[in-house]
Amino acid sequence: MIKPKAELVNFNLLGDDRGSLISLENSRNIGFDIKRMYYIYSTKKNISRGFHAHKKLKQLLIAVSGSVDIYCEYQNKKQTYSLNSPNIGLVLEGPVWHIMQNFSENAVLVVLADDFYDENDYIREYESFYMTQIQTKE
Ligand code: T46
Repeated sequence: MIKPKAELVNFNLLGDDRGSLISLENSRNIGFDIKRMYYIYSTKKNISRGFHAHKKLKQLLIAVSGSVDIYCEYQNKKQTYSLNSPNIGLVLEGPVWHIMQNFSENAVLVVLADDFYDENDYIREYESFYMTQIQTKE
């Protein structure tokens, strides 16, 4: 288990008169080395996803198209972050209970992760997550 963290980050826009470009680089503007990328799209109306936390995984979530709200909960903090621009990312580290909701019709949520998919890293029961919060309390 690592210390939980949920934090918005802004990326530099490398735009010119042709349009916009954003560059993400291991350990430079991303605080970890990327081992995996996945994306969530064509999400049906009124669908919420997530409802879990991770034990060790570090992730960076970016809505590269459309918008999505990410509800986050850890150590008595409860906050919803709106991802509505490709130059905004949400860093999630360790045991943060998160729910992705209010996907816009055209939403594409890209996620960069510091490790391969491992179901053993998931905490899918809220009760178990709650217990980790007691263990990781500062
Ligand atoms: C997270 C949020 C933001 C794989 O086989 N490989 C993968 O890399 C991923 C991400 C998922 N899967 C399988 C596991 C499930 O059978 O795909 C299925 C759907 O995954 P899940 O229900 O966990 O999806 P979400 O949208 O609830 O959560 C996902 C990530 O799984 C999770 O790590 O933090 O997006």
